[in-house]
Amino acid sequence: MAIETTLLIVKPDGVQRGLAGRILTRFEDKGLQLVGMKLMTIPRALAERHYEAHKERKFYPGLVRFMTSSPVLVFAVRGVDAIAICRKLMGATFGPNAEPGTIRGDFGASRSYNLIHGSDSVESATREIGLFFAEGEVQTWQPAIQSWIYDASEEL
Ligand code: IDP
Ligand code: MG
Repeated sequence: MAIETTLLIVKPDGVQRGLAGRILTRFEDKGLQLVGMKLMTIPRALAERHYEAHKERKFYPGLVRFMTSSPVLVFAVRGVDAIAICRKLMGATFGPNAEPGTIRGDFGASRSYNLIHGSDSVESATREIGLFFAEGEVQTWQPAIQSWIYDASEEL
């Protein structure tokens, strides 16, 4: 177990549909610590870099167009095994396949408009946080409730 920081993005469909707050709440409710947040319209070059692993895929141009089409809520959370926990909260990539109880399962019916991005590994989390946040924008702070989120004798 390791304390990880991961990058999440409420995609344009989530912001347009007024779901940004409810989606953010899922992560807060789980006990993850909010350490960075900004509302922004992603510049094309940044979207292209963010999704560069998919450059050769057929859906890449449409994905970049979608991600730059209107504002997104970018945020970072921290916690023990945060990356895997966030991916679970998000659900499977395609809305129709995503389990109820997950963000994509509860709110989405599309394969491309799937509401939320989350880093999928320690390497991509580090890379993506570096793409979206400047030095010093990700906060370090002590949550007062921390001792009731984790069992300090076992998990920290
Ligand atoms: P992830 O978001 O669950 O990590 P990835 O495979 O990394 O899924 O794909 C990145 C994003 O590209 C997806 O969230 C989705 O918006 C879009 N995408 C992936 N595969 C398809 C597809 O087959 N058709 C349309 N859009 C896709
Ligand atoms: Mg991915």
